[in-house]
Amino acid sequence: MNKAWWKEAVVYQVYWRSFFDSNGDGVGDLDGLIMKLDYIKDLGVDVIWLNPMFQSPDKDNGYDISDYYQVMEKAGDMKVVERLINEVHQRGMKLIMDLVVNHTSNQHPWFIESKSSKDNPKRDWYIWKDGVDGKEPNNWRSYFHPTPWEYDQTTNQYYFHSFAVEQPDLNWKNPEVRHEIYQMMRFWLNKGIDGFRMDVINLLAKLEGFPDTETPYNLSYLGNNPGIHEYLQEMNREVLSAYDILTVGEIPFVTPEDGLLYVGENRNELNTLFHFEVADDMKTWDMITFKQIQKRWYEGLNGQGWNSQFLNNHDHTRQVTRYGNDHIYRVQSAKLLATMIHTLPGTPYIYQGEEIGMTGVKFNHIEDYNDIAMKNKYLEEVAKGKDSTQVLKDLQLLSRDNSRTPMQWDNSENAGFSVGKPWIKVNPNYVDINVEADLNSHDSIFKYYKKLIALRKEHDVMVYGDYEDLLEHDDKLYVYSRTLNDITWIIMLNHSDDEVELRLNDMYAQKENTLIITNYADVNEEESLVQIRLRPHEARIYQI
Ligand code: ISL
Repeated sequence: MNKAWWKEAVVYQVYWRSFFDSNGDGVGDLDGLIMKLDYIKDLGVDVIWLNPMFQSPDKDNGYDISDYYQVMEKAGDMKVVERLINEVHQRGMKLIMDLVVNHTSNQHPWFIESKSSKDNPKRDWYIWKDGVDGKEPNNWRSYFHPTPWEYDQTTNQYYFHSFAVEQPDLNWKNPEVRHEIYQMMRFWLNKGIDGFRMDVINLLAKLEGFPDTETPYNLSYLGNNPGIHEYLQEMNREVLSAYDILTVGEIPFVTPEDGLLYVGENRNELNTLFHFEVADDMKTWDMITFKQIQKRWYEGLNGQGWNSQFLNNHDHTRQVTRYGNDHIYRVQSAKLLATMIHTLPGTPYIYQGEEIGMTGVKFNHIEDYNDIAMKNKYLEEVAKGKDSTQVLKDLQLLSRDNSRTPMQWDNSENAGFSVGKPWIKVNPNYVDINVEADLNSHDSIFKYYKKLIALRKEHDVMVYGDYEDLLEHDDKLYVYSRTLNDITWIIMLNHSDDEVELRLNDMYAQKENTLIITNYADVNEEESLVQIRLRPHEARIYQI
């Protein structure tokens, strides 16, 4: 396995509109992020992933871009972006941006031209089709709508959108589109950014002919279609290969074997990927499923491709709520989940606020929610005659707004996020869960993350060690090893609310061992590995 800086890095994701508001308009901004860079540096991370801050009508919180070369006014301006890049580099960190090129905003000038007439030179920059018998061209569904086709009166045709109506898909079959995007990518790379997180990059190639699918309304046909690897190999040749950067593809609905086609060391496409098996398969925690997913991906990438490890981001609710225990064992659970993500094979990602154990949120009215995906789903379900209170309740756990509430800096008004009215409600538990409290506590979740990140710098086994699951069928304990040369780490995780006994086989139990880290203060360092009692949500790492 070749070494690389991005394999050894820890990435911190900043959803800037919820991070820190510097001008009191109630929305986080890039000046605010600059003011908090020392906080991020103190954690010890190497890379910041910045969610889209480009010009946008903001229907999907920046994922509907109307100008790739302008900065969204509420985020700042080009001068602030240039200052941000410089300030991040001065602190020895790197910055990757979000590349959103499967679709643009319907307010992008390209789309406005394209929809103006059938013979406009940019008509073929997007995907237009005639209806069939007065209806949509096929029976597919979009991520955010019952159909991915929107009728346009002007030219009596439908255009294709994998997401919201306001997000028309670009036509990647058109070389003019591809070369326009490559030019834009070079513009930002030449400004000094250190790579891209590539938004739903496996959707760029569409199923030829857009045929009806046997199972209407599933989404899997949207991705991994013939042609996608040619596009990414061309993107690599034309742009990526000229820079020493991190490229991480967001690749929903992909198997490990197909995932390897995107990130294989000899594929000349991307460095690494986010797959979504956990988020898609596990609505709540299921230890056995999680272990099977990890095993499948470890075997599927087979030492030739690099994984990324995350449990939450701006689209998926906060891990301690969805997969852990966000009440009596919140602190232990947050530390246990971090131990897992930072010791599994692949680059670990920290979503802002997870380092202080921020939790999901439940708002009582649909008006309190901002997420277009959730609001569209709510309207779709209520239109079917379902009880609106029950629909809201059903959508709350998975609403993306769970992870988009403002960063909780301290216990002052609005959690110290803004002196203005925040664009989305602050989680009321900010009075107890906030950065200031964690910085002032010696065994806080923040301090534990710092230790984990520091361990990665000291111990290559955490990055490059071979992985083996030692208790595949246990539904409470997750115990696995990482081995590099003559160093073996045993990671023990009791992912339950019960005290559980662990018996390791003789191969490990008899050996000398050193306790590397644990999330309970009072562990007896002399305890042998023959028979260990792990308390609720207790995590330990031993070196043997
Ligand atoms: O958020 C989801 C479900 O509610 C995911 O399925 C998500 O839509 C999917 O992973 C793609 O996400 C990316 O593209 C979207 C944008 O809304 C997301 O924020 C972005 O992460 C469209 O650009």
